[in-house]
Amino acid sequence: MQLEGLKHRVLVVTGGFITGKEKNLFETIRRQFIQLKNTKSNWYEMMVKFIALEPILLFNRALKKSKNVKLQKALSQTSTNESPELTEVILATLLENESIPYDLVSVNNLYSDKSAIKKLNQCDTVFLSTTFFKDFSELIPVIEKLNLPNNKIIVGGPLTQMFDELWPKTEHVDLIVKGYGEFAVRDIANWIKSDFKDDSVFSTEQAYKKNGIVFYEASQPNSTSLDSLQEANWDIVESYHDMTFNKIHYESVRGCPYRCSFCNYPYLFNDKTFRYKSATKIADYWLGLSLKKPDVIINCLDSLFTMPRKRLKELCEILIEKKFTGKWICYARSEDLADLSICHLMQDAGCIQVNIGLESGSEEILKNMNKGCSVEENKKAILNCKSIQLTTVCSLIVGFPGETKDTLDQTFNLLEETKPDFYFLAPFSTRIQNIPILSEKNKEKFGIWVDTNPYSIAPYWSHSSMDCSEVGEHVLRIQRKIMKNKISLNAFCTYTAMDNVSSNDYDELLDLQAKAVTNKNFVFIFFDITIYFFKNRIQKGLIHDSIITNNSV
Ligand code: B12
Ligand code: SF4
Repeated sequence: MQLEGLKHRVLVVTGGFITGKEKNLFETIRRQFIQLKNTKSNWYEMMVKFIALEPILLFNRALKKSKNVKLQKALSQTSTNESPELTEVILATLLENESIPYDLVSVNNLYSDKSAIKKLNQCDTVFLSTTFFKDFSELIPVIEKLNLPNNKIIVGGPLTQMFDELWPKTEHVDLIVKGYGEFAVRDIANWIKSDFKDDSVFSTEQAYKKNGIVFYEASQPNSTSLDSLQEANWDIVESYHDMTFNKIHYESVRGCPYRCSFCNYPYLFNDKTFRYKSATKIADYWLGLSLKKPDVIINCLDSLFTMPRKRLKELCEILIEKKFTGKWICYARSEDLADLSICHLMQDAGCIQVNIGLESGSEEILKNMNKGCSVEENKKAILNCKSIQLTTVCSLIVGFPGETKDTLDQTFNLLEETKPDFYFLAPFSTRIQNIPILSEKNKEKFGIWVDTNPYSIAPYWSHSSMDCSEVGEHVLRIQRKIMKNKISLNAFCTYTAMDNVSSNDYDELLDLQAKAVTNKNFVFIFFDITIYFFKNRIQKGLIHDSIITNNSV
């Protein structure tokens, strides 16, 4: 992008630190070391990574052995035209609107592609997005890499608002932006255009200084409607990369009307209000896309797309009436999908996959989570979708306050009864500190202790019925049982094939997954020993850290 007249140029940097798209295994390990060097109390973090690794290793081994070229191709990570993140597209759109020249790179490019460093040298301003950074142990090395003697570094995205009090003394950062980029970029653009002289906007009540860094809280929409929010313009990013993308990420809501106690979605964007686009606004955008790309797949990233129900129905009806040719994927609540007519309506309108937060098969745990739906609704939702072959991707949490071996067995039973197509198992995380389950009242109620550590994606925790050292064994046990009994596909292993698996391929993948775990092999023994080792280290850490915390109270 080359706009005349302005001497400043912005480098937009988005994406995760370790994404699986590294150029080789050596590079992944190198980056893992960089991250671990910056992390603190990392035994639990390593355990969390290890338990995710076991099925991937086993599955890939079985896939290689199977010599099934069709499946190997479907699951290969190397897609040449994988769509960029929506963050990149929206930031590019906003800069384009302000006539500010820019370049676009991913964090991955910065570490593996010389042309990205060349672009860095040509830009005097960096827009660094923290959207896919897990914590500060990933952010800090990237900031150091981006720092040049005369460039300005502006950091935005979700991490900027998660650790307000704990934000470290980050030298080299000139501005931290919280919340809506749609409003902030306009203000930053004026600052850039004034050769960084007119910083009056950063001395209003929307800005404050901490540890020498200016934090800027972007404005918010003045109503609950998001219809006037700038839409991402994929054309400009396609022309920048000289590629066409068939999968388009889309956002139609900000916030969430629910308050599940483990979740921060209702407070993302530095905003507590649930705001959303209307059915007609969404339909116009999607129908416009499908005119150019009849086979487009729209990936809705929203907290949940099935709310408000009235909007969902209206949208589906428009899409059906106007014969929308694309397909779409979204997050949905069980209560909505427990109504079979809603599932049918969504499918008729082009929906091919729903992501459902099942979380647990125990009524008591769902109550502790303030989830607002029952095990029965969860069951019904999956069975409904399965009955009409609408793909289900379910996520579950292991170790939530109140969790015991019994409640985990109930979760396994729910999966066994319903057999969702894909599943994610996530250990209970206390990384985000302002979630409701970590309120003082809940800490007391469930006997929760947490380590306040923004340098790890998995800080230590314990509560009355479990502590983080026990999670590894539970996850390995459940994962192996799910795989062995052909219950559901592990989404971490099959992520790349999720939207294009036919029912024949699906059964073959289930068989493959079962084969991968039935042969007792050295991988099991290796993982059992390693997890036992981590467990001991974590237990020592827990005793040490909780004594320190208790003494300092
Ligand atoms: C989709 C998604 C994914 C997909 C990504 C698929 C894809 N290719 O897009 C998948 C499933 C792969 C994924 C993975 C992960 N995700 Co995720 N994901 C999301 C989700 C739902 C949407 C992200 C998005 O694109 N939003 C839309 C864009 C437009 O919003 P945005 O990036 O926030 O940008 C806006 C503003 O923040 C701001 N902004 C952003 N950057 C900048 C920079 C500047 C300079 C400025 C001025 C403004 C600005 O402007 C934008 C417009 O308003 C969010 C939750 C959410 N609703 O946002 C979680 C979220 C981003 N994910 C999160 C996490 C933790 C992860 C994982 C680390 C999970 C894990 N344990 O592995 C991994 C990271 C993987 C990796 N290493 O890359 C966290 C991030 C927390 C953080 N950074 O502090 C979020 C916020 C969820 C949460 N519960 O908190 N994720
Ligand atoms: S888990 Fe889902 S429904 Fe619950 S608050 Fe988060 S986004 Fe909303």
